[in-house]
Amino acid sequence: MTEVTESQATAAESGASATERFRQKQKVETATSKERVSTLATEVLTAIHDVIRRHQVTYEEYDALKAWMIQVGLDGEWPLFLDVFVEHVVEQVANDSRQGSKGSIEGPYYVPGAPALPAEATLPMRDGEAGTPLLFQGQVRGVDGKSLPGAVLDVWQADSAGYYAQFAPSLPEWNLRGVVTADDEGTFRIHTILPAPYQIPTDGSTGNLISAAGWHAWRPAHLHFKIASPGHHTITTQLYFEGGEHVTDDIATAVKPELILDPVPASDGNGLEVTYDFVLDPA
Ligand code: MBD
Ligand code: FE
Repeated sequence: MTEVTESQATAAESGASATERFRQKQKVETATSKERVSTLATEVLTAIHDVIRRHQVTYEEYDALKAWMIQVGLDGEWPLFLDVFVEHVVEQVANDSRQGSKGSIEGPYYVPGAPALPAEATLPMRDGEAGTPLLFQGQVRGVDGKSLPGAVLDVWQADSAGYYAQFAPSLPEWNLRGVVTADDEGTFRIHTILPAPYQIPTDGSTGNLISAAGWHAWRPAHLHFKIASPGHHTITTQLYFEGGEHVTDDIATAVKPELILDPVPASDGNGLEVTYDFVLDPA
């Protein structure tokens, strides 16, 4: 038997794990009115009918769609597909009226319950974790400019090969995931490594659509965050790196100019450092 290594991470380990994760967290029954369901379902269906008419869609193409949708479910890739191609608009609508820091999509790879860490901390990582060291530091404040002592930063990221712990084999459970509590001034200093760009698995249905359409399968390197403080709206966001590959053509359309970091050489000579402050809206 060949050993499974990170470099063989496939759709089965990432997309399908995201489906399992989503089903576990989805316990709440949402009460949506008949009127709302009817309006949304009718408009979505009408949009599809319209595309069929405008493009003279054939029975062959209709059957290809059916086969593909069946396979997305079998691959467990609905969370991956929807978060890559749809979530950015849901995020835009949800956060339209916020004054504070910009949000971005959560994506399929958030896992609650990462190890608790103090205001200055190194994210859990392997001995000799590959990648450029990065010190990510800053302050959490309200829109009134007041610091938010004890704000909580839930952080998750890919490693320097582009893999997320719990969604690729051979990574320690909480690798590069942590829940940091800011200090009495709302400040934090998080020691980590630069993540690599993320490639959508090429062997699953989402990857099949991407290659059939001739698109690329890449998201720029990014750090994920959920920032929370009592009495404030939690921000879910991502931060990117100036000049990084695919910052200007993210397959998930989740980059905003305000979310691009420009790290400088670290003052201790060890890798890079960057300062970024998060501003939370009142709840
Ligand atoms: C990711 O890492 C991600 O952040 C999103 C939004 C979609 C797929 C993979
Ligand atoms: Fe991600």
